Amino acid sequence: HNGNSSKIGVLGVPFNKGQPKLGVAKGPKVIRDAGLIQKLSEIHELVDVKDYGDVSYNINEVKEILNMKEYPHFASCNLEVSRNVEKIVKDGRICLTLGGDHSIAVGTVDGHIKAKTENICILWIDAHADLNTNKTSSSGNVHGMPMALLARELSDYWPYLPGMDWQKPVISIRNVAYIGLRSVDSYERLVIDRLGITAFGMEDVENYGINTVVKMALDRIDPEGRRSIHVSYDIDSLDSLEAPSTGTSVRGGLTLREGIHIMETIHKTGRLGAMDLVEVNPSIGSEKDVNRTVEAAVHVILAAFGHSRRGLLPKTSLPLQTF
Ligand code: Z70
Ligand code: MN
Ligand code: MN
Repeated sequence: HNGNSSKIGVLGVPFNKGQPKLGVAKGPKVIRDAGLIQKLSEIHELVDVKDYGDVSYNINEVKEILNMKEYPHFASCNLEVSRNVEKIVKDGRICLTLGGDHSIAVGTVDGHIKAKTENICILWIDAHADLNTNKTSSSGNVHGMPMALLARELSDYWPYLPGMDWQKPVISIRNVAYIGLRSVDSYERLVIDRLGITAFGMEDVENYGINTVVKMALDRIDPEGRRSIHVSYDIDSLDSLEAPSTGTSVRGGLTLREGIHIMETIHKTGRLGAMDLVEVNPSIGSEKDVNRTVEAAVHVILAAFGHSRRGLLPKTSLPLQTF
C-alpha cells in the first residue's frame, strides 16, 4: 500500500438539486449517524480519519442553461466541492465524499485531478451511465449528466457553460469504466458504442462474475497500475432489494456482496485516491428500507478502506497458555 492508504478525509455534500427528490440532501447526515466515522477508525489501528464537515456554497447568479434544471446551483456547489476535495487530497488523505445526488461528482473528480500529479482513472459504479448532455437528456436532471461533463471527448457537444470555467482539465473517456449498468438511455448507448467506452453491464457480471469484471475494468483504465483511482459509487448500482431508499432504484442490480467485492479489490490496489458515495435518500421507503440502504452504503465504504471480512488479528497476542 502507499503511505496514504490509511489517511481518510470525509466530506459531506448535502446537495439535491441535480434531481427532483429533496431527501437526498440528508444522505451525509444519515450515513454519519450510522456511525461511519467511528467504524472507519476501527478498521485497523493505523486508520486516521478526519471529518471535514459539509460543503456549503453561495449561489453565483450565472445565467440558466437550457434543459439543465437548477444550473446556477449546480455550478456554484460543484466549485466548492472541487475546492474542498482538492484540499483534502493535498492534505494526503483519500477523500470520501458523501452525497447528495450524483451531479456532485463533477466537483469531486475535478478536485481529485487538480490535487494529483499523476493521471487519474474513474470507476463509475451505477445502474445509469449519467452520460447525457443537455441536448440528449429527456429529464433535464443534471445528475444524469456528470460523466458527459467530465469527458474530454464530449466537450464539443456542450454549449458554453458560464460559471464552470474552473472545471478543467477534463478526463479522457478511455480512462473511465462502468460497472452495474442496466438503465441506459438511447443516446447514452450511442455514445458508449461510438467512443468504445469500457462498460460492464449486469449481463457482464452474470457472464464473467464480479471478480473478473473488476479486474478487466482496472486493466482497461489503469493498465500499468500507476494511476490514482476515483470510484464514483451510486448506491442505485445495488439491487432495489439491497438499497431501496434511492431516487431511481432499478431491479436486477448488484448484490451487496458484489458491491463489497468491488471495493475490496480497489482497496487491495493501494491506489484509491477518492471515492464518492451518492444518491442515498432517507425520505424514500420505510424506516427499515432506509436502515438497509444506509447499512449497505456503510459496508461498501468500509470495504473500500480495508475492512476485511476475514476478521482482524488481535493487536497484541496473548500468551499461548490463555488458550
Ligand atoms: C436518466 C436521466 C439517473 C440516477 C437516475 C436517469 C439518470 N438517464 N441517475 N438516477 N442516479 O434522467 O438522464
Ligand atoms: Mn449516478
Ligand atoms: Mn444511478
